[in-house]
Amino acid sequence: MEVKDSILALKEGVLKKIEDVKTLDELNSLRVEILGKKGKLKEILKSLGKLPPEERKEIGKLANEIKEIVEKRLKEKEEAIKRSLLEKKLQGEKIDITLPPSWIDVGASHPVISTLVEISEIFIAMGFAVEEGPEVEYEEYNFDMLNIPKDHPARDMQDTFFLNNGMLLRTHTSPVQIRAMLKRKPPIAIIAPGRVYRKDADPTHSPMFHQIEGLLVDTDVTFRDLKGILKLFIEHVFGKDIPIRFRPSYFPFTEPSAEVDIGCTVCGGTGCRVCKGTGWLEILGCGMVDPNVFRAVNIDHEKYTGFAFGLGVERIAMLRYRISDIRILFENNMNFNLQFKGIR
Ligand code: 2NM
Repeated sequence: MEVKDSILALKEGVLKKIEDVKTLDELNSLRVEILGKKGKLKEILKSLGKLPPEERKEIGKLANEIKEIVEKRLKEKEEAIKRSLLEKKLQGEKIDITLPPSWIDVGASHPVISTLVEISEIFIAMGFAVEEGPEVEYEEYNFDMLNIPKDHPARDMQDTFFLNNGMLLRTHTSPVQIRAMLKRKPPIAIIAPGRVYRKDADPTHSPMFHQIEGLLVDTDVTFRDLKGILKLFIEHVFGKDIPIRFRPSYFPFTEPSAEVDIGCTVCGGTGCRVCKGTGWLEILGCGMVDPNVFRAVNIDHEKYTGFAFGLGVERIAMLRYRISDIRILFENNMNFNLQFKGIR
């Protein structure tokens, strides 16, 4: 049977060709060559009509079996090629977990913020609570209730940012203490760190800067308590050997008042440009809360006494890091800022 032999020969040849195929493209061409509209199997099936009926049935069945086998082998071969392609791709993408990671830049804590945090932590350790308040304030809280007279120069349009709604940008964090005394009864022990605003701009003044103010109100709070606590704080920041002096001063909200100086950290007290030849650097103001302030917040000044103090964070940071122009702290120059990476 001539036709049958040629079909079987075709089958063997085709299966061998499938076996030898290397790529998906070759496999696709082979599929068209065998099973396509003009394919070899189609030709055989078309020629069935010319055969005698009994042979037609047998050959037809055989041709269909071969078609199925060929389709099955094509499918298997396709999967085998795809599997080996994936295998090769994964080999190429193999991850070496022993390689060091790519660098992640985490930035640095700003020197003003690390100074503010460090100072705050000293007072927190002594039992003071951190209190915050709004930067947009009432004139009453920022000036009137602090016993600052209506004609005081600090209220001047030239020093204070007044807003067009009658409010202002706080010029110190003292209104935070006023709010605390209005809402709570003594004993009160708080610090108020935060941004404050004054119309000032030169190498040592910025229109926005940071303050930390403190307040302690209780029965029998004395100037000695004030001196002791400030001494502890100053020795923590500048070291046990730093010279300290309390110099009489004046603030509307405290009586008596003092300014605190430390021995110049640049020249060691012999006199230089930074201390203007005095050997001393002023670092904070303080005093006993004025009875007029207690009256304004309804605290009995016969029963309670209190001390308060205030300092500029930028000034401390400038001394600590030997910075001579305050403006570099607010330029966001990364060459400057990144120098503080990992430094406390
Ligand atoms: C200073 C110096 C002295 C101060 C006073 C008060 C309050 F609200 F209790 F009256 N708060 N802050 C004060 C006293 C601030 O800064 C140089």
